[in-house]
Parts: sequence; C-alpha cells; structure tokens
Amino acid sequence: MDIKESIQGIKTEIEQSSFDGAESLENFRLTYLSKKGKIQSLFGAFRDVPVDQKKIIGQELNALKQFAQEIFNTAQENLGSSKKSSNNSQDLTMPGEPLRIGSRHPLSLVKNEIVEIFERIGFNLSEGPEIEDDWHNFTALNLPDEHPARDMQDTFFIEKDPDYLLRTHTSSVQVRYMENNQPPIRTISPGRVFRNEAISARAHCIFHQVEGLYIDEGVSFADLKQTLLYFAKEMFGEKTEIRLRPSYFPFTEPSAEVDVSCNICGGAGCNVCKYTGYLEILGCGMVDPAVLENCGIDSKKYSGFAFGMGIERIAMLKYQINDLRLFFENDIRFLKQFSKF
Ligand code: 2NM
Repeated sequence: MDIKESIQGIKTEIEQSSFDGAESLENFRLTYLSKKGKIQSLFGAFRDVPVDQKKIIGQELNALKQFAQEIFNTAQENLGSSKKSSNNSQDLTMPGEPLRIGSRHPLSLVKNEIVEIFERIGFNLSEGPEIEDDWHNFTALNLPDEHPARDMQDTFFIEKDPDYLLRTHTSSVQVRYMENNQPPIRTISPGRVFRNEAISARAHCIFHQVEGLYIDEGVSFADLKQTLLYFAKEMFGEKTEIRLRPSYFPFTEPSAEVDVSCNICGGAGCNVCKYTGYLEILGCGMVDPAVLENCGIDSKKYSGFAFGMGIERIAMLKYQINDLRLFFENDIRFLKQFSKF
C-alpha cells in the first residue's frame, strides 16, 4: 500500500470514529496522535517518498495530522461540556433535605421538670462525683459495715481499692453538701446511680435519681408532707392526692413511702395502679440526728427532712412507658415523642 492510500485510509477511519467517554477519547489519542501512533509512523515512512512527490505528500500528511488534532479537540470539548450540562441539570428549586436536630431525652425532661418544681420553692441544685468513697456513700449515712445494702451484689466496687465505688444513691452528694454548708439548707441533687443487679423490664444497673434535703431550725414532718404534696400536684396535676406509709431507711427516722393518687384512673382503679388507686413514687423521712452529726451539723439545734425518687419511675408513670429498657436503647422513634423540639 502506498503512502497516499494510507493517508486516505486513516482519514476515513478518523471520520468514522465516535466518542462515548474519556476512554474512547484516550484510545483515539493513542491510535492517531501519540509518538507511536499511525500518523507519526507515516511521517517515518515519508523519508522513502520520491523527491518529486515530497511536497504534495508532505502537505497531505500535515493536513491529516491537523484534521486528527481538530477531531480530538472537538470531542474533548463536547465531553467536558456534557459533564457540565449534567451538573446544570440539577433542579435548584427542589426542597432541601430536612435538618434533623434531635430531641431531649425523656429522662432529662423529667429531671429538669422535677428540679424546676423544687427551685420554685427555694431549693438549689447540687451535684457530685459518680465515683464515691465509702464514707460519703455509706458510713456517713448510718450504714454500718455489716449493713445488707453494702453487700457485694448491690454495689460496684472499684477493684483496685474497694474503699471507692460507684455511688448507689445521690445521698452522697448531700453528705458532701452538709459537710460544706451550714443550715438553712435546701438542696436538690439529681444524678446517675449504679446498682449491681440483673437487667429486666423493671430494673437496670444504671438509673437516675433526684434526692432532696431541707435542714433548718424547727423543720418538722408536717413540712415534709406539705412539700411533697406541693411536688405531687405540680408534677401530676392539681387533683393529685398523696398517701404516706411507714417505712425504713437507715438514714431517716421516722421514714415513709409516698404514693400519689393514680393520674390515669383518678383513683378509681386501673391496671397501671393495679386497682389500688395509688402509685408509689418516692421514699422520705426525717434525717437521722446521727447523719447530721456525721456531716458536721448540730443535731440539737437543727432538724431536717430528705427524700429520694427514681427518675425512670416518674417518667414511666408520667408518659405511661411500660418497659425501662426503652430509656437506654436510644431509638429516635421513641425519644422524639416526648420533646416539643
Ligand atoms: C431516700 C429516702 C429517704 C435521703 C437522705 C439523705 C441525707 F443525705 F440527707 F441523709 N438524702 N436523701 C433519703 C431519705 C433518700 O431515697 C429513697
């Protein structure tokens, strides 16, 4: 095949080539425009062209090279602009992805509500460490060494030094508060507490408490009752009644368990209150004089009351949640039901 025929053949090939992407463009460049490509090899063969034809063949070869380059440039441009036009095809009037901002956990909502109810009657907020020592969690609170609540089954001890433990109640915060403040004391202590027990629908080894403490001259059991009645009405509604039953805690004497009238049936009896008309919500009592003395408070001059409640339990009653585990699974379908946000 002579060189003229080769030029024509390549020209026809180029005219017939099509481009469907970056890969075909690169193949075209390698086939026709690179140093080892078809056109460059014709330039190699140009040496053997007879002198009288060199001018015309040379012109034709240059024209072929230019033609290939032009085809390549046009294809490259088209490919680039087709990418651009697919970007332009986005519809900028489409609504955006909704922003998901999350919601407050029901336990936080209930904790805040309880704290605010007591802040309205002059209580302040106190907090303390989750890792406690034996004194603040047990000894100062009248729990002698042999007391069953100290049993290994109930308390998570720090293995390296069992004088340290995960607090089993937030009373330890109030011991610290009494050590550092003289009466009048009105403080409310919310927080996370830990008990070494089996997990079920009704119990978990981590839960949340709010404890309250009021110490001054002449504080009586009547003050305790009225304070708790105020709390119950604020928390569960104006019609709510309370009922006290005698109980026992090592740190209070006398002690009581407090029930509120069932806010679901209004006291008539339903399956939530197990047809008793009442729901147990907290424990309380007059702080034992020995506890006051342990914390540096003169028990001859001062008296006080204390109470404690589980936030999970209050939240379950308030929102009619029947399984404790929902609080720590953090399923957003559950969580977002309680927050207005
Ligand atoms: C309860 C029940 C009764 C309580 C006692 C104290 C302290 F530190 F003052 F002694 N704080 N909280 C207390 C009393 C807690 O929880 C069911």
